[in-house]
Amino acid sequence: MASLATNNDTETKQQPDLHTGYAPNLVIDASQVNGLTIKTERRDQLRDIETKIQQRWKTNNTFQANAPETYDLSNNGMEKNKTKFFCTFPYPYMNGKIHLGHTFTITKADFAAGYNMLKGKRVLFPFAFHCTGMPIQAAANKLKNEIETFGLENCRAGKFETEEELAAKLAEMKLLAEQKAQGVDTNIGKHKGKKTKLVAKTGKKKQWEIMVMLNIPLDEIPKFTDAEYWLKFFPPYGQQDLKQFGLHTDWRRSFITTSLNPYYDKFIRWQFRKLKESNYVDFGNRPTIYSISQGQACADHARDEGEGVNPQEYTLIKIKVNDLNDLNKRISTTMEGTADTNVYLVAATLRPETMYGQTNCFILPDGDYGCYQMKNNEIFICSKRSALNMSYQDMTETRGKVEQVGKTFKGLSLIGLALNAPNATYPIVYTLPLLSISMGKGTGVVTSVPSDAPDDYIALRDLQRNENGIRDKFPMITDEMVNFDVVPIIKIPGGEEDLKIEDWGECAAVTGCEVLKVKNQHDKKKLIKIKKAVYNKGFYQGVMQVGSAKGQLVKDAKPFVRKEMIQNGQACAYWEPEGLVVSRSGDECVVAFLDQWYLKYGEEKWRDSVLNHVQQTNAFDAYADSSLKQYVNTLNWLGNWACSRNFGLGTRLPWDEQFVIESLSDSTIYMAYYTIAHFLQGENNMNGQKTGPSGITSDELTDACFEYVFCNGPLPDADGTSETLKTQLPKLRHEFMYWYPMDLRVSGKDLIRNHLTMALYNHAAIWENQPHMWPKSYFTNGHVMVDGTKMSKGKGNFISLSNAITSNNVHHRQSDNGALEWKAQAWSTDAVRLALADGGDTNDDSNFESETANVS
Ligand code: ANZ
Repeated sequence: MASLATNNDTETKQQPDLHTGYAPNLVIDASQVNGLTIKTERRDQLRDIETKIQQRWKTNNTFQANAPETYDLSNNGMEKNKTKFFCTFPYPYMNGKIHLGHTFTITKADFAAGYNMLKGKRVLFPFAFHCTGMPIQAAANKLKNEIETFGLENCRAGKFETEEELAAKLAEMKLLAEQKAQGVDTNIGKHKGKKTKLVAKTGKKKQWEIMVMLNIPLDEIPKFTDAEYWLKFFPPYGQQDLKQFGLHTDWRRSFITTSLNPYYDKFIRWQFRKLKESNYVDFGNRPTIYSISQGQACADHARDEGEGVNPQEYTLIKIKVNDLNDLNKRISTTMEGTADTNVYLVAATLRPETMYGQTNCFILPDGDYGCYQMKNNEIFICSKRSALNMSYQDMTETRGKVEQVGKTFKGLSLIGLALNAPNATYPIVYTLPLLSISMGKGTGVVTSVPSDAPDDYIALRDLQRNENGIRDKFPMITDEMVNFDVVPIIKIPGGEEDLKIEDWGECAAVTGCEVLKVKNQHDKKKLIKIKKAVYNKGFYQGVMQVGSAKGQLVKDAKPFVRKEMIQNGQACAYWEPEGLVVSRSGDECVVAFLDQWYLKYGEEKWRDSVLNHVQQTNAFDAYADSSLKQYVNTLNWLGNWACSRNFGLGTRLPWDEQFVIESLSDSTIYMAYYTIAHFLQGENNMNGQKTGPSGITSDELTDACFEYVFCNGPLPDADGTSETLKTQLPKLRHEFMYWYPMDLRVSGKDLIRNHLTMALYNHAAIWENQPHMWPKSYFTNGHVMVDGTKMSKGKGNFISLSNAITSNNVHHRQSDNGALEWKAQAWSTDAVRLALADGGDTNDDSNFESETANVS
């Protein structure tokens, strides 16, 4: 409700430099900016009303909810369930303040809470704050390191450059000037010019700068070198902001996670011991996405890029170099071929059963390759990236150490090299060029099976026909190296109507390429189509025509031949992330074999019980078919989940205290904890440092207490049990049994793939065979944009909740032509709530229109 008196054209010129090197400092008080004024009378008037009403809610304890003295639990509490509404929002992570993105999703739960109150139900909408995991600890460590490296005074003055960085900056400025001179568009936002590598590497914001952006006063920042300080600092702000936002929340039930809160810590310990006793947790050596710089597993939440990416298992085919002297000459090495030194080009494949049809091996002429020493005196030729993955999979002598023999060389040097390919019909095949190889996938070496891989067939045919004069670029290739007949190995019965293929025959890739008249290897669209059809049909219906699995279906032959090749030393297992994963520390993750504790998600009986629950419309509501599909997909895909970490904040694994419980794993059934938190902790005691209203101390809370409260166990034995426990625990149980199950959980759609599904799994484990205690509905929404653009700190349209509702804001954002645009606004709580409500509510992205808030 603010009318704005701002003229961007004239005001921009008058802006003082408020950012002293910390650009972009996103939201500042309008009173600090010359010439910008905001008329706030109407807004202030509205806010006065809001404040008065909020005060009345507080005095009347309007949103405090308690179970009634009696209620009916017969029929799984069917009648009682009609009288109550229990909804939650996944507690936000406390490395900063609540922002408009959180708030958007929160409003969905809040509106539902308000609506159900109006319908006369008892409504419980509790709210807590998540602190478990690596980012806070990592940020605290980073900050400490910066202060030590640059000195406190330099940090305060914003001087962080080392000499190396200064030089890189100069180099970048020079590069930009050159690009500009050449007419390259160097505008920010449409950056076509390239950054120097060093600037790209060091261009990340310093932790100190991030603290400044969070509006932490300079004198306070050093306190954040202690991770615990974050836990004391941010949650109270979260609570304060949300109170001002008028949430329908029972604030007596708020808490923070981690061992800093001894009550919650006890709850998590009980839960994990129970999971272990019921055989839902196991220990073993598992392939895991791993951050080398952090020295530990890197789960979804700890990634900058690659959420949902899993380890992918390949078969590594060992294609032996036939003449070591020839190789030595090509790459200037002096490797000696004795009986027990073997040098291999190693190719990663998902099709080990097709090796009978190899006709050549492909490399990328421009790609960087090296010779890497493996165990058993074997040397593998592959990309450095893949060698690094191998070193974390027990393939090298020392874990994580890649020993290179000789120098890195280009693939071009290997063209024409003679090889012995295992299981191949031809005793000798040759190394040939393929320009479409990606060095970011597999080993950069690709074995070629033209009968069943359309890409391979066409690339070989191009070389045979000298298509587009390709052979002229590689004069070392002789006819003898390319004139290989395709070897039929798999017969696929029938054809494909869509592609007008009558009969795939015994060389499906050849048939596909000929019928669709693929011109050359650049005819990508057709090649992709054929590849898809050949793979699908071939896998289920193809029959092996050769080899030890002759007569078997491809789907059965594949594991059989793989095992045989590995046993014979012709191949080995190799893992890598199925897509790029970058950790929050900025390193590209690998797949490492890790000894670890894991939750056995995916186990048939457990998974089926959850699948059954979500698919019953009267038991579970996902509010949209597309969401339900995603739960089913996730359940069919989610496997063992590493739940232990050696770095970060949290609760220690009770039976193996060297480990901390991972952040998503400690957040699956805490909705149950809300139902008793007001007794155990109570108001203004989020970290549980005081004994709460029930008088129960955290020391007294044994597993038996939780078993009694949550799982219908016996009241802990009278002998050793205090009077307090005996009188209070039944009250806790009474609350829990009233509020459970949870009626609604509201979340961003990206949590379907992990948290929301994990919560279903863990409910199904703790309340085994009691689906009436499991979550009844999940509503998900997309991300919220601000005025049509993704909210981002870099873009200057990042709005925290407190900035949206409590200050006279000046937002600046960089326009496409690089100039700063300034905008002043001031909103009331209800204006923001209206604009958020108006934003949209499907799984698609929604939009917060600041103009809607302005006019509200
Ligand atoms: C032998 C083979 C036989 C293959 C066959 C396919 C079909 P997809 O399936 O695409 O996920 N490949 C491996 N590394 C590569 C790289 N760096 N760049 C380009 N292609 C690469 O990936 C697996 C298949 O892609 C692998 O299996 C390999 O070709 C190729 F009838 O090996 B195949």
